[in-house]
Amino acid sequence: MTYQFITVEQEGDVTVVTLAREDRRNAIGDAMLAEIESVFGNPPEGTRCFVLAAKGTHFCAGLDLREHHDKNRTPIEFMKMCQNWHRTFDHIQFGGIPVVAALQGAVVGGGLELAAATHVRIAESSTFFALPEGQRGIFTGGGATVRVGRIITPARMVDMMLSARTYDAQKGLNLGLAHEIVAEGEGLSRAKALAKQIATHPPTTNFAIVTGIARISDMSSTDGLFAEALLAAAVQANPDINHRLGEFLNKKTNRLEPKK
Ligand code: 1HE
Repeated sequence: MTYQFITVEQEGDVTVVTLAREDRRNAIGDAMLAEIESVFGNPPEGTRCFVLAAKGTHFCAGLDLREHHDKNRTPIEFMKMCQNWHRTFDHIQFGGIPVVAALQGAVVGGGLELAAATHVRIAESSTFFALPEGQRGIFTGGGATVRVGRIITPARMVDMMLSARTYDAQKGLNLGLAHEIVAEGEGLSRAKALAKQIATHPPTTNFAIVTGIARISDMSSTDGLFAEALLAAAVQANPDINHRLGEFLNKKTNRLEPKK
């Protein structure tokens, strides 16, 4: 497939997907969403970790408001569009391959919904988060009520939408919207370095981490513990496990140590 709104580059077992609609602040219209779905729904052969990045000074300005305005969608058309966003972002969150996001500038509206579907979020210091849908007279439709609400709590999301409050990178880090802050211009290289390290884990372990933990948090404790044991058993079938454990026992791997 040839892409108009994104670029896709493979660097060994890491695939870097870059939003490339800088002149519109990477706002997402129907065609761009289809491209995002195409790559995350059918990961390039050999991908063990994704990096999701964006060209320009802003990660993503959310829904393409011009297209939305011009299409003048009916309620059913808008519902179907939202379901397309949900399906696409489900490929990102539950596709079984970790996704590390490199964020900068605006991560707003649908851009925050996209970021919330990724697993590790590295924020450059210019990053800010907002849900301006209330101000625009619309509602979230790309999964924020589920994904963002779970990260920052539903009550905080209500406030965020009513007040149009903007959170800077530090506040985003405190709330879990970002996992690490780096200096301007260093987000992509840090995200790639992390992705390369994540790609060394056995794929079954990464699959269990990115598909299991979020789903188990939806379950009762009893069901969750059962599902956890099942996942652990499935991962245990990995033939590489004893070799890796042996490396630890033979002191061939780095010890964990507190961050200096
Ligand atoms: C856009 C969009 C867009 C910019 N759709 N065209 N999202 C929002 O409400 C956020 C709207 N955008 C902004 O607040 C600002 O553009 C930014 C803070 C992201 C960037 O500001 P800045 O000063 O760097 O750029 P700009 O001059 O505002 O925008 C540059 C161009 O991009 C300009 O077009 P031009 O023809 O005047 O050059 C903008 O119109 C255009 N642009 N953002 C279309 N979003 C599944 S439901 C999800 C619901 C939502 O996501 S609602 C939230 C939408």
